[in-house]
Amino acid sequence: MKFPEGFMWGAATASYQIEGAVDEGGRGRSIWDTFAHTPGKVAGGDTGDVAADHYHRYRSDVALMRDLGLDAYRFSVAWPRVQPTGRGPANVAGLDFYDRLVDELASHDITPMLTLYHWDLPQELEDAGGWAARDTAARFAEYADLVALRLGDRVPLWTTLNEPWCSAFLGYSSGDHAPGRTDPGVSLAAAHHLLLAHGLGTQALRAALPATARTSIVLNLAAVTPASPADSDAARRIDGLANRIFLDPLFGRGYPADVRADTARLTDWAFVHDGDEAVIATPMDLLGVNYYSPTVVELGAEGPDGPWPGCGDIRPVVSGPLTAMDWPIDADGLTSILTRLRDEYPAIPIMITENGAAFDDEVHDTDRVNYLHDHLAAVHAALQAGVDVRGYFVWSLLDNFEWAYGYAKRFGIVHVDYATQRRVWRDSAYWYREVIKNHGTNGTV
Ligand code: IFM
Repeated sequence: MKFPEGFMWGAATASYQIEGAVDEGGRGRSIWDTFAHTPGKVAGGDTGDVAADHYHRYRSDVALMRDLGLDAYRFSVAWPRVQPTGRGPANVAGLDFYDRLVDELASHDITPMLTLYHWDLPQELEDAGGWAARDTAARFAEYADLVALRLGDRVPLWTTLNEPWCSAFLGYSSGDHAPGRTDPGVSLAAAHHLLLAHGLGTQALRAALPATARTSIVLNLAAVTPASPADSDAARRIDGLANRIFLDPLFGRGYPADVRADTARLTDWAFVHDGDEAVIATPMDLLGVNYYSPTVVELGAEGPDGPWPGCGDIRPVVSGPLTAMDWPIDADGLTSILTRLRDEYPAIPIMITENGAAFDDEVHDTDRVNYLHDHLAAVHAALQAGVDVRGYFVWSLLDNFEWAYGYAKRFGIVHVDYATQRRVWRDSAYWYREVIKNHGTNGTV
């Protein structure tokens, strides 16, 4: 399994999941500070207050990346470090941290890929309506401009949003994520305002960045299949909310008519103003794809909508080998997402911006090595089938704060002992180092 010359090998993290130092450098509060500190919201009462202490340990973490041989590192900027209340001038001390990080990466020849929004919305913006409010999209564009002006000379790869599906539907429909709201109709407005933020943010980036910089959005696309032929319409509905509600407007087709019709009893979609869909379709250079697990669905008795607005009668079918998240393992789903993008959407270079698995193994993580191997094989199959995949980022470099699961679930190829903050390479880290060195692999050893 050889990958093309120039294929980019990376690892990914996100600000609230690893940084800690929530009260340093003038950082404001985010919706995740509030949510994690609300009893009952996060397993074990865990918070990101300390996390993997990356804010203080970024130098040794970058040295670790160098030792792994990474070409690239995907990280996110915490909006409340840059604008503590979500609006107004930049907090210089907040930007300084990312400035130091980017310089440290450059000194080891590691390419930074910067995500502007990986879920830590400044709390004041949530208090003003959050993603349910149109104004948040305009605030995001201002924030994008501030970060681009400071780091644009050294960061070549930019992402507006990470997984807007999670922000909108886990944040505003099921309430499993911050801000914990449970209004499916409002979650559709949130999805729209996130996409509008992406469009306005991309325009702000284009205006502030050098012409060589590349912009993108990162989506957690789903390979949706019906459990039986009787469930095919359920699969269509879930596909609409997982994939097409994002992909269609991003690629200039506007919102899918069937998604609008399916959700008409929840909202009249009046939040979509004239011209919004054109803004959302602002051209970008790359599409980031995050993939973990397949999505098999069936019709069932009516229940709460959960993270699928209007789909209280559909439930997931979980079977086969599972990760520690109880997520089914099926690498073929990744190939099918990639070939579908090739077949149904305009050609655009693709990055696999996250892929990985939580397992309970401490250091000898054979399960994770197998998982990563099979998913790399799935990417390789897509390359052979002509899909333009430019790189792969493992999730995650380090064990970290896994949102509502707290520290109970570990995705790192490097183990973190949270009591001492000691980093220990897992077998998967050694294996990945060899993959990078050889531009591919013949197996799992
Ligand atoms: O940890 C998350 C990450 O923040 C976004 N994508 C999925 C990962 C695993 O759940």
